[in-house]
Amino acid sequence: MAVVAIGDVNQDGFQDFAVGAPYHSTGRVSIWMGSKTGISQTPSQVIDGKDIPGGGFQTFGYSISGGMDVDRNSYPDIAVGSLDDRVVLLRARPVIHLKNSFTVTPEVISLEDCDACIEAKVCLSYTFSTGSASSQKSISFQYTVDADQQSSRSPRVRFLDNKDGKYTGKMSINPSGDCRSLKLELVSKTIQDKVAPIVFLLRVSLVETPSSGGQTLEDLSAFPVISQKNALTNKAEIHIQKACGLDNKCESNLQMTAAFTDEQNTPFPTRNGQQIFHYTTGVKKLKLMVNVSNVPSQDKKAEDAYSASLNVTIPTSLSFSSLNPKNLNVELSPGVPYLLCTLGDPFKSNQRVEIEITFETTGITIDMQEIQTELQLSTWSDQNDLQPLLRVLMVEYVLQPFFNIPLSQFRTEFSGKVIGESAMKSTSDIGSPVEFNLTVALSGKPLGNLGYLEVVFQWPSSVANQKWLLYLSEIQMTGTSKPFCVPENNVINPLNLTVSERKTRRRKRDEASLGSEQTEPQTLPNPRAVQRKPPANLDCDTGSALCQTFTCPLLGMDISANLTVRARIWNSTMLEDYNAARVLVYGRATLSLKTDKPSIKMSNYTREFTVAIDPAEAEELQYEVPLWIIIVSALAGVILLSLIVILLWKCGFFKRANTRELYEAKALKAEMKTQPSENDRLTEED
Ligand SMILES: [Ca+2]
Ligand SMILES: [Ca+2]
Ligand SMILES: [Ca+2]
Repeated sequence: MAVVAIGDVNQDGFQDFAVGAPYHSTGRVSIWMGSKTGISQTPSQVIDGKDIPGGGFQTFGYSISGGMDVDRNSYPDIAVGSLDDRVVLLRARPVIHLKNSFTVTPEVISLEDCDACIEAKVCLSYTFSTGSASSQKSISFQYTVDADQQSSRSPRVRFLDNKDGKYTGKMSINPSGDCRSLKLELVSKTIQDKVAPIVFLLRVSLVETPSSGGQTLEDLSAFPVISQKNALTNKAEIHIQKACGLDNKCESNLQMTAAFTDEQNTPFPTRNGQQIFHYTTGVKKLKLMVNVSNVPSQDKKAEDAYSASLNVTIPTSLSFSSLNPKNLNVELSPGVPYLLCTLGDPFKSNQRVEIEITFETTGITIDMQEIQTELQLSTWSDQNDLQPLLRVLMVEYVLQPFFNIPLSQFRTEFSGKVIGESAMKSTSDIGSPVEFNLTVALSGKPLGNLGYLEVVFQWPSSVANQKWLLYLSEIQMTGTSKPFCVPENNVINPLNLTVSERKTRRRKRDEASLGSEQTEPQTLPNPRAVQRKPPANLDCDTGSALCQTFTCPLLGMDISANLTVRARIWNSTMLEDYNAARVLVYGRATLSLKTDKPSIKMSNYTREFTVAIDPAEAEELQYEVPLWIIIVSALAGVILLSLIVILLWKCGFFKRANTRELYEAKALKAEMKTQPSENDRLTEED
C-alpha cells in the first residue's frame, strides 16, 4: 500500500493525497481531498486498475508519484505505477468556480398590460480554482429555464421563442462570462390563479465534449470540473398585480356559518348543540343554509379572496336538488359525493353571500340516525385558518300511523233471565255479542326488526261492584304473525267458555246490528229509550266501571293490521242492576310503538269505543200493546157489527130485502117511473 502526498490537485489551497491498494482486485488508487474541515471520510475519487483503458493492470497503484505538473496547466498530475511494468499518468482536470445570475423582470406584472412584457436573463461566468480568469478555450454550458412549472395547473406564461413553458439553450463562454435574454408572454389574459407567484427555475450543466482520443495530450481546459453544485441552479419569481394593497399580497378573511333548515328556511331545532330533524315520509326536501363572508374582524384584514370556492359533501342519504343564488357556478359530477361552488374570483373584500342548497330526502331510511356534511372554504389568497366545518343533523324518524275504529259505537240489547256463571257453557249464554274492528296502517316502510306497534286496551270488563260487564271472547288479528291476541294476564275468555262468536246466527245478528249502526251512527240514543231515565254511563275514567289493561303486540306486521274484538254483554248484570235504563259503556284502545331505537319516534294514538245497551223487554212491551189493541179493536168491531146487524134485523131489513127481488123483476118489465123509491117505501112503512 502506498500513501503519497500529491500536492494540491484541485488548487483549492489544501493539500491532497492518494492511497494505492495494488492487491485490491486489479489494484486501486483512492484520492482524498484536503479541506477546511480536514480530510473527508470517503475518498473524493476512486480509480480502479481495470478501468484504465488499455491498461491490463493486475497491481495498479503499487507506487504513486505526485506533485508534478506534466501539462503545465497549474494542476499537479500524478503517475501511478504497478508490478505490471506499466505506469499511468493521471492528469488533473481544471476546477472552475461558476457564477450565475438569474433575473426575471418585471417583479409585478399587470394582466391588462403585458404584451411579452416578461424578460428572463441568464448570465454565467467562471474562474479557475488556480485564480486564473483566462483560458485558451471557452467552456460550453447548457441551461434550462422552467417557467411556472411547479403546480399541477397549466403554466400561465410561456417563452416567446418556442411557445412553451420550458426553454433550453447553450452558451459557450470565456471566464469573463456572457448573458442570454429570453422573452416570455402570458398564455392567457384571463388567468385563474392571480395569487401564486410565477416561479422560474434555472438549471445549468457542463456540455461534455467527447475526447478526441488522439496520441497527443489534449488541453484539459475544455473539460473542467465545477466546484460547487449549488452554482448549477437558480430561482426567480414574479407576481401578478392584485388589488390587495401596496404589498400586492392578498390576506382574505373568509368565514362561514351553516345550518340545516326545512323547506320554509326555518332552522331545525337544536338539542345539545346538534340539530334535530323530525322526519316523516311527508317531508320531501330539506336545505343547508350557508353564509359566507369576507369582512374584516379584529386584527384581520379582509382583502380579496382569489378563486374562493366552497366544497360541500353531499350526505349519502340526500341527493342534491338545487342551489341558490343561481348565478353561482356549481360543479357536480355524477357519482361524486360533493359539490364545488365557485364563490368568486375574487370574492371581494366586504362581500357576503347566502347559499341555499336544497336536498331531496329520498335516501332517508327509518334506521338512519344522522345526516352529516362537511363544508370547506378555499382560496388562493393568503388565509391559513380555513378549517373544514362539520354539520350533523340528528334524524328522528316520526311514524305517523293510521289508527281507527270505523264503527266505534256499538248498539245492542239485553233480555232473558239471570243465569249463574256456573251454568254457562258457551259465550252465547252470557248475552248479546259486541264486536269492534280496529285498523292500523303505516305509511312508508314496515318497521322490520327495528320495533313493533302494539295496541293497549282499557277494557271495561266489570262494573264498579265487580260484576261482569263486557266479557271478552276473543281478539282476532290479521296482518300479523299471530292470528289471535293472547295477553298474558288471561283477560280474554277467562272462564274458558266455548267461543260461539263465529256462528252463522251471530254473524247475521251482528251484521244487522252493524248495518243499523252504519245507517245511523250518530243517533246513539235509541228513540224508544228516550222516554226512559237518562242513560247510565259506565266509564273506567270516572270509576263507574273497572277496566282491565292488556296489550296486543302487532308482531310481524307489514304495513297494516286489523284487530277484531269480540265480546259479550253480561246479561245477568244488566237484568239485575240496569233493567230500566240505557247503559253506555266506554273503553279505550291506544296504539303505541315499542322500539329500542331512540331515533324512531311515535306519539300514542288513543281511540274510544262505546257500547250502548238497551233493555230488550221495553221493545217487546211496545209490541204487545198494539197486539192487545188490535184484539180489543177487533172484538169491538165484531160487537159493533153484531149490534148493527141485530138492529137491522129488528127493523125487518133482511125480510124486505128478500121480497124486493120480486119487485125488481116486475119493475124491469114496467116503466122506470113506476119503480118506487126504496126509501120512500121504508118511510111510508115507518
Ligand atoms: Ca486541494
Ligand atoms: Ca497538470
Ligand atoms: Ca395586502
